[in-house]
Amino acid sequence: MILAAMAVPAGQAWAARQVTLAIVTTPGSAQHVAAVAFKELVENATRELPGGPLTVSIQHSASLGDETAILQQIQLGAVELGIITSGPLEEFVPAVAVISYPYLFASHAQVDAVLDGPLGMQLLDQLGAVGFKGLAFSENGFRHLTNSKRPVHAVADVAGLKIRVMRSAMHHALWRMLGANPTPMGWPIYTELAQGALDGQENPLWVVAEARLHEVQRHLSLTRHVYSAHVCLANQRWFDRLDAPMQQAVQTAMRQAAVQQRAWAREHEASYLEALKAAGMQVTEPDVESFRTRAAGMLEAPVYANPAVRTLLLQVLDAARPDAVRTPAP
Ligand code: EAX
Repeated sequence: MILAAMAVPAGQAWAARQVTLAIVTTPGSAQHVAAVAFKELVENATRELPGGPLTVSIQHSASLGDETAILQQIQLGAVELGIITSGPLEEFVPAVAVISYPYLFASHAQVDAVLDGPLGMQLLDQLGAVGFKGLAFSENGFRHLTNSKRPVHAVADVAGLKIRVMRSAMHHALWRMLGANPTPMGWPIYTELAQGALDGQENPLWVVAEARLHEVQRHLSLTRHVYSAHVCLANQRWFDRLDAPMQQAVQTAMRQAAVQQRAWAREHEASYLEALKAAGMQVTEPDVESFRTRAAGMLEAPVYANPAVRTLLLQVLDAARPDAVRTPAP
């Protein structure tokens, strides 16, 4: 027994070999695509390392709770890794709300330029202040509005709709500004939509399709109001205790998984839209300008008032697109 214990070279590396990666969504989801890619890449990369291989158990479908609950478990160290929508993460790291500034990005090229550049790295570094190690950005996508009540052709049609939003002060403020009656809650939300407790929700197309929301939402309006990132992160203390080669393997595997998953998301966007149309959703190309003009007031919203957050927002606006709206509506 004593010999066996002594044969373990580094107790910490040994303890770290078996880890959990938690996501809220189901197999087939964007988070799951990234999680599976990470698992394969990191298990291969650490097979020959001392203390390796690192084996990853993926907990999906909200088996560990919603994304807020997953973040809390990662902070505590009960879960090592997660791939989390930027919305709920904003409540832990307010600066993350800059990514979801309305109509910040016009293209995927702009997304990649900002999130893979120095501003994206600065954001990932800020997660360290609350116990997370930020590893990479994978993709949720541009969010669109669905509802069961009426076609939404312009922002005026949103008035009074009871819309589920993520647990995020920024998304809550945005939908209030757009005229909705926003209700923050975690994921999933199928039952609430089916029962009519909510009129609508907003999410990328893959979410609507994979979560079968077309069964309970007749109208889809391609509002593209915010870009939604997934943040790939770890418990900071767990990461810090890994030796350098293991840290490098984890970091590289997550970056590669994120790159692969973003390509997957972009390749599948058009086919998800076709599938939703085929399933009977009534799709509207709304007057995006009406949304953009109303949403411009977000520049003065309290969620962006903190000086450090505001400075970062202005930098991100500059880096993303020189023509981004930055003047509040009258
Ligand atoms: O990641 O909670 C949300 O609306 C997320 O976008 C969803 O779970 C997909």
